[in-house]
Amino acid sequence: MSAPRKLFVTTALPYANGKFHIGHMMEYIQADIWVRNQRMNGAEVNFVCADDAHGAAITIAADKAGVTPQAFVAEIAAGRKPYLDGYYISFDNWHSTDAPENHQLAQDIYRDLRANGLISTKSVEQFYDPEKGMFLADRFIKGECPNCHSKDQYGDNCEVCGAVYAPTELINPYSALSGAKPELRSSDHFFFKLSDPRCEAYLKEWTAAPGHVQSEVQNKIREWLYKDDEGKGGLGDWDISRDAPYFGIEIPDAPGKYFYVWLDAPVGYLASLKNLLDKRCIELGGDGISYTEYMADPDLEQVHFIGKDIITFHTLFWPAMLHFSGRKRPTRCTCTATSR
Ligand code: B3M
Ligand code: ZN
Repeated sequence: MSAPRKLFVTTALPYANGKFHIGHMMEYIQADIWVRNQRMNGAEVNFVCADDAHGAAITIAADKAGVTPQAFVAEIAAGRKPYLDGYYISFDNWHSTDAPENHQLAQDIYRDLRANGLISTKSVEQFYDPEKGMFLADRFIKGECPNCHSKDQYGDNCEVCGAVYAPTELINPYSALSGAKPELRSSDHFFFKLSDPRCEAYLKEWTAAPGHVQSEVQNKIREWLYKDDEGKGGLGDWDISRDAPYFGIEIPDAPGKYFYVWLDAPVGYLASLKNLLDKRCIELGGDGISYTEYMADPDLEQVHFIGKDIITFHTLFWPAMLHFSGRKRPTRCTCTATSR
């Protein structure tokens, strides 16, 4: 008989700015059915998830509730169990992207990418709220649509006419947080150099290889990866930093700079797995397997279930982050039918 399949399986990590909704459960149920089937066939599976704790949306939700982001996230996390148990979802572990394992792993991955020459800095001009003392994410800037002149539209697109634009194109922009008139200010940002020929070549290979992603997903990815006939498009560098105040993980050697939430979110898969294996090592003593040893097994398959709105992060950024930091790359990203 052949050796049992070894599987490390995840679902997308829900933002800790609200309770579960049916879209979350749909994805968990689909992944859970697959995991149960694998287990029945003898596979050794570690199936994990975590709260996606960082980012501007959570900071602002916590601010409104009058609590710290940590307290806000802790309360959301405390309400998860009845739903997971009620739907009989067989996760082996539930963790948080704000846990120490994730801080350590995200910073280690960043250091390895930097040592590999794939981090750069560039000055970026952005709207700043002088009353709140912070740079504003696009969705926290509102104003008049430059196309159809509808009032109170968001900084990235108009909900009335569908136009897509930069927040700097809005007419009479104002901060959705304080109502103040935002000022344009410059700040240094850190970038993951996805435009590096090594990344481009690697991602073309990874996404096209059989079994890594579904064929529909492959087609979509080609739009992002390949330049058009006029030589436009293709992969650009990815802005991975945000300025304080930001609820996130500090960037090593860069005071006041934090990782953009999407940099540390998928690292949360590894952090949850590490937390699970560390707990087992304590329970089992010498019979437990360490995270490092587990991940080093070439037969281990790493499978991510995701929703279609987060394909870019999982098929471009994440495999490149793992590969170019010298880590195991995903074996497969499976897109569930739901939009989450
Ligand atoms: N929290 C977005 C979402 O919930 C994001 C997923 C992270 S997966 C690493 O759809
Ligand atoms: Zn409009």
